[in-house]
Formats: sequence, C-alpha cells, structure tokens
Amino acid sequence: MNVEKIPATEGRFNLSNYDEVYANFDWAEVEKQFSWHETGKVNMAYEAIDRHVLTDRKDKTALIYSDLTRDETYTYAQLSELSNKFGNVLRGLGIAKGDRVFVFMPRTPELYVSVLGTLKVGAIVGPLFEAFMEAAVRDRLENSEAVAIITTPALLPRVPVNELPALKHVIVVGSKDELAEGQISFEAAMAEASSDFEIEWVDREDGMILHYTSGSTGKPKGVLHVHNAMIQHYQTGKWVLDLQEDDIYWCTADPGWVTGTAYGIFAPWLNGVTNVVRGGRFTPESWYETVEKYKVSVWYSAPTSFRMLMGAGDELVKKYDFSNLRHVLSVGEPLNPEVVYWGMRVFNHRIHDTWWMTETGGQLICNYKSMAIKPGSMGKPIPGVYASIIDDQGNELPPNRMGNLAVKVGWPAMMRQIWNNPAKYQEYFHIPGWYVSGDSAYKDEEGYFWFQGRIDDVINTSGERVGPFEVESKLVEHPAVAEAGVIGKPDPVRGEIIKAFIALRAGYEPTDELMEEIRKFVKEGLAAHAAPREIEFRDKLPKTRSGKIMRRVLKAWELGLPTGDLSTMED
Ligand code: 6R9
Repeated sequence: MNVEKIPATEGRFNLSNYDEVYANFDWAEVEKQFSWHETGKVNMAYEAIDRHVLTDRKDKTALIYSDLTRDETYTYAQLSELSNKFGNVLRGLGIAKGDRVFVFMPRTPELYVSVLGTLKVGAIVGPLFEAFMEAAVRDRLENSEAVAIITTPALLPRVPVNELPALKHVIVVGSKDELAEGQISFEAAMAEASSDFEIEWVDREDGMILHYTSGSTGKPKGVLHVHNAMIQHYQTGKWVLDLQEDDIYWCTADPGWVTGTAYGIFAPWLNGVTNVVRGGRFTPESWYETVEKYKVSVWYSAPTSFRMLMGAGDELVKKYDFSNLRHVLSVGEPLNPEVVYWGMRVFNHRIHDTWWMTETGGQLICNYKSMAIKPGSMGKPIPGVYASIIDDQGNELPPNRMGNLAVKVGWPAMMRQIWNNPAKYQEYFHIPGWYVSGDSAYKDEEGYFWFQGRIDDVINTSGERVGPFEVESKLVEHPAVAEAGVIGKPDPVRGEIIKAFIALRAGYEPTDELMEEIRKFVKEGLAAHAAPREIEFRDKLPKTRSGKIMRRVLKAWELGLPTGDLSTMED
C-alpha cells in the first residue's frame, strides 16, 4: 500500500534505534527488574502493588475511579491493604493456589480489589463482562470448575448456583438486603478481615488469569495465562505505552476483555503509574471529560470508540482541554487510516495501533512513539518477538504477499493452556515452531505489518484476494458512513462478491443514490474489484463487547446459517 509516513515523535522511552534494540534484545534483562529474579518465587499482585509500598510510591495515587455516583482515589498503600484484606477473606474460605475465582461485576474499585486479592492467595482469576447472561456465565464457570464468584445483587440472578456443583462461595458486593444462606457480604467480610497477610508465592509458570474468548463456532475457550506474563506487561508498558513516573494513564477497556486486565491492571501498576478507571456507559462527553478532569496523559482505547468519538464531531473536541495528553493508542480491530488522521487533526496526536490477541497475552506488533508510522499498518514486532507471514506449509513469504500472520513460539506472555482442551491448544501450533494467529496480513519491504482480516474473512472475488479491512477503511472515509462491515458472499460466477453492511452517520438517509455514490467512491478510491457489489444499510452492526465488528455474524445472517456462539456480542 502506498501511504504517506507520519514522522516519529518524541518518545520518552526511545525506540528510535529500533533495529539495534531488536537485534540485541534479551528478555532475561527484563527479568532482572523483578525481585523474583533472585528468589524464583513470584506473585503478580506483589509486583504490581505491594512492591511499590516499600518505595516513594507508597502514597502515590494508584487508582482514580469515577462513574456517575462515585469519584474516589486509592493510593498504592491503600490498594495493598484492601487486597490483603480480601486475600484473608478468600483464605478464610479455604480458597488456595490454583483455585478458579470469578469476578462478575461492573467496573468499580471493588472489582480491582477482588482481582488483586484473588491473585494474592495464588488463585486463578476469571473476569467476566457484566453484560453476560446466565448461559454465558454457566459455560465459563462450568468449564473451569470455579469455586467462587464475586458479584453484585443485580447480577446474582444470572449465576445458576444450583447447576454448578464446584461453586462453593458466592460473595456479593453492595448488597442492601439479607443474603441467602451460603452467600457472603463483601463489605461485612472485609470489615472483619485483618490487613496482615502473607502473600502466596507461586512459580512463574503457575496459572494467574483465565480469559474466555469465543471461537467462531462452538463454546468459548478458556485461555490461561501465568504469572510470567508480567515480564511482557512491564516491558511493553515502557516501549509501547511509553509510561513514565508522572503519567496519568487511562485504558478504556473492561477487565472482561484481556485488554482491560493486561493493560488496564497489570502494565500500568507494574510500572507504578496512576491508573484511571471510568465506570458506566460510554458517551463522547463523559470520555472527553475524563481526559480533561483527570489530566490523562496516556490513553489506550479501541477503533470502535475512536470512530464513535469521530462521529460526535470535531466541534465537541474543542470544548475540552487535552493539553496533558501526550500519547494515544488503539487495539482490538484494524485502525482505519481515517481515524489516525482525525486524531492528528483534533488532538494533535497520532493514534498508535497495537496488535495482539487474548492468546498472546500481551502486545506483539505495535507502533512506537519514537518511530514513523504508516496509517493503516499495525507497526513492527516488539523486540524479543519474531513475527512473519507464512503459507499453510510454514514457508515464510516475501514482502507484500498476503498469508498467515504467525509468531515464533516462546514469548513471555504467551498462553499456556486452553482450559480443559489440549487439542484446541495444539491447533494454534499446527505448523511446527509457529503460533498461527488466524489473522491474515502482509509485511512490506520496510518490515511494517498490514492486517487484512481473519483468515476466514478474506474474500476471493474473481480470483482477487481482498482483505475486508481495506474496503471498510475506504468506506468510512465517505462522509455518510459511520461504520462498515464487509463480507464475501458466495457467487456462482465470481466465487465471491463483496457485500458491505453500512451504518450511516446521523443526518444521512439510506437511498439508492447514496448507495451508488458510495460504490463509486470505493471504485475510484481503491479499485474496481474492491467495490461492494451489494450494500445494505443497517442501524447498527453486530459487535463484540470489545468493539469488534462480527463479520461471521453478518455472513451467517446473509447466508441464513447458524450464528454460533453469541455470548460476547453487544446487546
Ligand atoms: C487484544 C485483542 C484478537 C483479534 C486479532 C485480530 C483483532 C486485535 C488488532 C486487530 C487489526 C489490530 N485485532 N488488534 N486487528 N489490528 N491492531 O483484541 O484480543 O479480543 O482476543 O482479539 O482481534 O483479528 O486476532 P482479542
């Protein structure tokens, strides 16, 4: 792709000598940052929180929490003490190393205390989206044989306690009524708990967190990460997030999504910065207010949110003060070049795309502050990681050839298991030596990676391979288009034709003329073969809770096929 390069900016953590760092990097050096380098025994909660209490960061604000009714701050010392107490609550119930403990509640300080307390007893934490309905909760607790869940009165009815024989403890946050037998009040238990706690030291390969992620069909998979992942969370916090002592950092993701734990909990706290959490629903105003009010300096969000902010207009941005903002990043979906240019226009900042997956446990291919970026590209692999484009036999492909995006096995945060499903785990490694991501991409002559789609999404129309992302990005450049999802629809003549589902911006009517105009726009701006033959206007597109457009759902609807697992779909 021929695009203009946007020059490097001043990164405080410098990767302008990327090639040199890349050639000489060794993860063993990063391990030396941690005390367990000497002892061999480790605990993520210690490194993220307790360790700082022994330093000048003791009374530094670790967490700024706000929603419509609460506005609170917690220091590192306070979070350490609260999570000690919660560790005692769990230990008092007999919960120990390796047990699975789920958190099922909205983003509140109690959620973060619960996660940290769970880690402190050496148990494995399983975060759930608060929007999950009963079946989704059941699948995950059943599959992992969870022994405890921490939830709220509103969500409690969705926990099918009687159908889960392994589930022994239900801890309820914020209950005003009498609790049923066997249920424990979080507040009452915390009030009685001691803040003296002996942390459970575990091995670096011991289980830490279990994130369920949906496959395209069938039941969700439990992706297990171990404490060792902290090496990568810590280091990418420096290289990619560019975190420094005085940063106020805001990751907008919910902990039900891997981004909300790896980069909403671990990376910022391992690096000792102030972490902002905003509860409640998204509105452009409340998000801009959050950046302004808390003086956010580093902001990590997702393309779907940036597109919504973009849709709210440039005028709104002018009402807020973004002068503290110095670094903006994105993950979860391809970042349309249009959004990068918008970021430069309204915030005077490039938006830095980062690519990774639940399974990879941490960022792998990224754009760095101190490197030139090419809008539309995911960037280059972090040092210590070798990524490539391979064919189905495992041969590495030359530049500009589309193929499987794969990573040489063995980076610190890589998943260690699919819970209860070794066969599924092995599928990712079916080409010896490689982790095969399921994404298709190509690499250009300068080593930048370009996302094309999920392998199953790539469209073959009249012999041309078309990545849906390229077409979608062109579509959202059109002033009438808010969001677009593109699929291949089987066609007897062309193999597949390109079909686009489009949500319009406010003020536009879905007419035949507009349809024709949009088609022409892609034809002239991209390529004739890439122009959608069919366009369907919709009020909104099906998306996951992390904001990904669900192309497989669009395709299933189009073909009248079963949609597969929908538990991660937005309401
Ligand atoms: C962290 C996360 C993983 C899938 C991944 C890819 C898509 C993520 C992306 C991206 C293009 C990016 N994805 N980041 N596609 N550009 N920068 O998102 O994990 O929810 O497991 O999703 O998301 O398709 O394979 P997860």
